[in-house]
Amino acid sequence: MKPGAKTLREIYAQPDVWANCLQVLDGFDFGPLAGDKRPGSFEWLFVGCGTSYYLAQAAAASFIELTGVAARAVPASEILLCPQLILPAAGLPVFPVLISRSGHTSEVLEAAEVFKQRKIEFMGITCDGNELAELSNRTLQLPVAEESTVMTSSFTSMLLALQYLAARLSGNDGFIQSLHALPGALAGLLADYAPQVEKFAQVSFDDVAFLAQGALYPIASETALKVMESSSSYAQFFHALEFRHGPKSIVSDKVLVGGLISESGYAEESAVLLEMKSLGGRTMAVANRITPDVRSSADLSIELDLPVPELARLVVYVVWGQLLGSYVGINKGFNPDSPRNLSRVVTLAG
Ligand code: F1P
Repeated sequence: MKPGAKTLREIYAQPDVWANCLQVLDGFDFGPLAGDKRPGSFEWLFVGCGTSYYLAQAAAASFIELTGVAARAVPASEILLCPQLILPAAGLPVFPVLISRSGHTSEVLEAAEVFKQRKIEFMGITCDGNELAELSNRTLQLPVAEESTVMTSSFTSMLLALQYLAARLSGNDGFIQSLHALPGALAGLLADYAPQVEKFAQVSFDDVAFLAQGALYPIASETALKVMESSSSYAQFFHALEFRHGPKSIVSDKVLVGGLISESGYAEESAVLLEMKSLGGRTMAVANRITPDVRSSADLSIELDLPVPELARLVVYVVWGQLLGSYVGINKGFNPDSPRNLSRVVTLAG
């Protein structure tokens, strides 16, 4: 099998994987999962590691915007090492949501133990099941059989499922309809833009920085992580306007600055990308609609043109970083199917 073939196959299969997951979710009874967790009576605490931590951040933003509840995201390790910061005595009771593709990550399972000791009920979402699925009867296991080391379709499918849950809890059927439009839309976008990403990835970079604001910030984080994991390249992520406050000193013609530009902050966020181009950087723009000035300035523009709410576009924004990471890795002579130093699950002797 060619280097990266398995990971690329799973990236390209996302339209079908999403359609299948959404079909399962349409018939799923969410009552036992969280039906008794009335929005507002709990703080939702999303917990994960690595890609699943960035997923937790995107899920927390989605819950806040869709239901108005209090929600936060933390890496599982924080619950183990400084629980006093995460589980303060004051405030709303927390309802943790443990996120793990494998259901086997040591830190996530140890965090589950902390919640059990504190008699805090929690929910799990997973693809593989394993111990996490056994620990709680409030478990949502998705039909995503992802073999690759790095997470791609598992990230987008679990994010879709958590957004679906938020929409169900808030009776937002329109948002659920929007999610159903995504598989077909992504299939068309992949046909249009994947070849451009593959070509763009042939240019080597010394450094990569992805920029975004709001609910897209965790998507920028995950995009950078995909580039790091799949190509052993150094990639960073910042809130878009924060990039001016120092980090832009790295910009040169050997640096890629990618902007995952929101609709609501388009003017301010695109101005950062235009400025980085004027400093000599190579730039990549992903937005729902791209104005002529950004299109003529960016070295790669990906226009999504999705007639859905901004929050429903999150999973589509991340696909281009998944592809970029794999194609850059292949061009650097690596095999994204077995990334340097990485294993599919992090288990700690303990
Ligand atoms: C979490 C994770 C992945 C990472 C690698 C190692 O896995 O850190 O994010 O890409 O695969 O494991 P999980 O807890 O979601 O199974």
